[in-house]
Amino acid sequence: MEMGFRWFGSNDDPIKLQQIKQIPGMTQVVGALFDVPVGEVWPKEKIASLKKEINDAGLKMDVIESVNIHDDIKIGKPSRDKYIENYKETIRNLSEYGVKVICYNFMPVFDWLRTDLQFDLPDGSNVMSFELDKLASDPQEMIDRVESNSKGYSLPGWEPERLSEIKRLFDAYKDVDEQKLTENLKYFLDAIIPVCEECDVRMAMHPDDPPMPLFGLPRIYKNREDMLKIEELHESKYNGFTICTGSLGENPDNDVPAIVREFVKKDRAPFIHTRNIKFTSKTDFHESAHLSSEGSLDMYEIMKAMHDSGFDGYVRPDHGRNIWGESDRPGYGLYDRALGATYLNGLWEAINKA
Ligand SMILES: [Mn+2]
Repeated sequence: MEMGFRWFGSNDDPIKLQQIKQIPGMTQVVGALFDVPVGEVWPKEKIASLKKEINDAGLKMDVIESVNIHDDIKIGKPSRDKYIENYKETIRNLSEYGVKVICYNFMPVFDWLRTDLQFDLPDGSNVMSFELDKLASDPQEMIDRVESNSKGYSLPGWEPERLSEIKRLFDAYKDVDEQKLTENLKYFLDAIIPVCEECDVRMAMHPDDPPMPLFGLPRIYKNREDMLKIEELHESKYNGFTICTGSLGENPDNDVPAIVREFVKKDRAPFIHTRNIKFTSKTDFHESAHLSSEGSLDMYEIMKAMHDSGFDGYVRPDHGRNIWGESDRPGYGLYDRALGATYLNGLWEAINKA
């Protein structure tokens, strides 16, 4: 297992690489190029300079999160072929710089959704939360609320240039149901997985977050059954998953340790996001510290499932609380994710030695 930390780059992340390096057991930075428009080829020079910056800090860059998928690919427009060619080129470019895993998602319009980005917990920390009743009926209202709630930070997957045209975007997706979206995913995978095989880069699809259809948009990676379907779309270990324990765990019907066990054993989960959430009702939750007792997921069982199935991939603490007076990008403060990484490493050591 290698522990990584998501980082938004020196221009847009108040957290310094040196601070990340000081977290015990931290070896990887999970980065991305945030200034390349979705659909364009990631230029080698930019990849090289990001890698150099990370390596110079004594850290590695084996995992990219995310190379986002252009909407035309998800919608299935004729122009998708051009964007798929660009995606292949990006895979080749990343592989030249030693990248082993690309995290991506196939969610239409919204990458992830919360109804509050600064939900106050009784201990004075704040987290992101989701309450079904608070979901705006109009997606535009949702976007405005998220943007005004983000403390001025750009949020991953909420590219302003896409979302400024929300009505047009919704219109473009109006004929895309679950089946159509699945077909479009297959078309994409059939085209890129041979390149991944050639370059030894594994694709790792991130679950829908939260794992349910919202605003009538289709969602195709919500649970184990969906994972089995996606697996069948293109048989290859390079067609893999990011198992995000929080996202899958947001549906209490999902048995997260069992999912981890099954897909790690099959070598289909090269990347795991390990975070906890706390249910406040059957549908509502807030994010929490990583510790099992702080949330609704049993992190020991999850780490044990990874261990018992021979997990040797990449893991990162996922969203944390904003604590100790920091005012970072929602979910992506330094301190609670550092505590999370340390806790996960502690569980891992104990399980290993037991
Ligand atoms: Mn995640």
